[in-house]
Amino acid sequence: MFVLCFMASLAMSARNLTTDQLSLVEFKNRVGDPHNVLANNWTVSTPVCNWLGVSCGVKHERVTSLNLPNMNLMGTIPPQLGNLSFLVYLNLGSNNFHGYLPEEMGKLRRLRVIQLSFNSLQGGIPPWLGKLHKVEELRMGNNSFTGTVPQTLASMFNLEILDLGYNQLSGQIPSSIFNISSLKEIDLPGNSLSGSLPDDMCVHFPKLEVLELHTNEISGDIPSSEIPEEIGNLVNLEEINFRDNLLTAQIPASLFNISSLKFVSLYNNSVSGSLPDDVCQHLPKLEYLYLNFNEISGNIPSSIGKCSNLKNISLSTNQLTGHIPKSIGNLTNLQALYLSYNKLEG
Ligand SMILES: *[C@@H]1O[C@H](CO)[C@@H](O)[C@H](O)[C@H]1NC(C)=O
Ligand SMILES: *[C@@H]1O[C@H](CO)[C@@H](O)[C@H](O)[C@H]1NC(C)=O
Ligand SMILES: *[C@@H]1O[C@H](CO)[C@@H](O)[C@H](O)[C@H]1NC(C)=O
Ligand SMILES: *[C@@H]1O[C@H](CO)[C@@H](O)[C@H](O)[C@H]1NC(C)=O
Ligand SMILES: *[C@@H]1O[C@H](CO)[C@@H](O)[C@H](O)[C@H]1NC(C)=O
Ligand SMILES: *[C@@H]1O[C@H](CO)[C@@H](O)[C@H](O)[C@H]1NC(C)=O
Ligand SMILES: *[C@@H]1O[C@H](CO)[C@@H](O)[C@H](O)[C@H]1NC(C)=O
Ligand SMILES: CC(=O)N[C@H]1CO[C@H](CO)[C@@H](O)[C@@H]1O
Repeated sequence: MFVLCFMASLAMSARNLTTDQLSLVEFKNRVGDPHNVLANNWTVSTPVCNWLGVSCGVKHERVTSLNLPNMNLMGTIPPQLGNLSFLVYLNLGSNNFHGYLPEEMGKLRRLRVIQLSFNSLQGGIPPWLGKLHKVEELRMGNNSFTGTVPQTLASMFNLEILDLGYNQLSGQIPSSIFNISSLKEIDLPGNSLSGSLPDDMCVHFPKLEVLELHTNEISGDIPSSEIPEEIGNLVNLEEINFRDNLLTAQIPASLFNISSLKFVSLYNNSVSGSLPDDVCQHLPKLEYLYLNFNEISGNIPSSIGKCSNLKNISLSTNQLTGHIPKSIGNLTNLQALYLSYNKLEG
């Protein structure tokens, strides 16, 4: 009896693992592999769980991880991947895959990590990604994705890292994305995203650490009273980068209230207003402050000397007036200070 049960369960798991193996064989048959990295041991003589880049779970003995970055693999991503129903981790980053993502991938409900960056994938960011509620990291940067960021991504309730940078995405970032409260990193630089950010964008982001939106076309018709109050809710924010956008807002005073900040760049926008008197009162960690190529006016507050970790300040090409505060001399970590093209005196 024991033996029978044992054999039955073995047969069952073998049957399903065999299914995984068949899917991987299909994957291998359809993928271009010029360096023969899969030829070596993706063979019947090696157990599938020992194939290069393949790992299986202990509990169900099914394929849970497919980890094949940087292998010069090419072609389109085969739909058979969608049969690996226990897959938790998928990394096909830094290869030469092109074409559309197969819709069958939407069946992979256990996925937690999707790493497809640095390929030549095309088409829209698929709306079915929203069905993958467990995904924590979605990395699809440096591809050729077009179209808009789909609303449905808001259903990725566990998303911590959203990296769609360096694609050809356009249109407005759907405001529902700013409702995913698990997000730690938003990386969308190097696209053509436009429109303004939602008024309440900062309300739902207790965990946000990195906001990278540089090199887009985001404009600042956000009422200037909105960002200021809300942005102070980002208690974990370390890096905020809006370089090369079209922001016209007033520089939000409460930006300087986020004491976790290390890196701030609003370089090359049309941000106006002046630096608050207590600019560095609450920024003990700030290392980089790039506000150059804007329309910031007023004086450089002497409290700037309190940002004791500052390494690089660039305030050049603005409308700053008055004297350069002596307190800048207190910044012992400073490596670079750019103040040219202003109306400073003294
Ligand atoms: C399969 O190939 C990889 C890389 O060549 C190697 O690390 C791994 O040990 C191989 N597995 C077996 C079972 O030979
Ligand atoms: C795997 O997926 C393909 C396409 O999605 C499907 O046609 C095929 O029947 C599946 N194969 C197995 C063994 O489940
Ligand atoms: C990603 O793409 C951008 C823009 O094409 C490029 O500047 C950057 O070097 C790329 N990153 C890598 C690591 O290839
Ligand atoms: C964001 O979440 C709040 C509260 O859960 C909800 O009222 C609001 O409609 C959501 N906004 C969007 C754009 O989904
Ligand atoms: C500012 O950004 C625009 C695109 O928004 C770009 O064309 C221009 O070269 C940038 N200027 C500087 C000084 O970097
Ligand atoms: C900055 O924080 C202080 C203390 O929490 C608060 O009183 C002040 O209103 C904040 N300033 C802005 C501009 O949000
Ligand atoms: C400071 O920032 C400027 C502008 O981004 C850059 O050109 C320069 O290399 C930086 N200097 C140092 C020492 O980090
Ligand atoms: C394709 C295949 O044989 N899948 C089997 C995996 O195991 C389940 C449950 O035992 C079966 O229902 C499937 O047919």
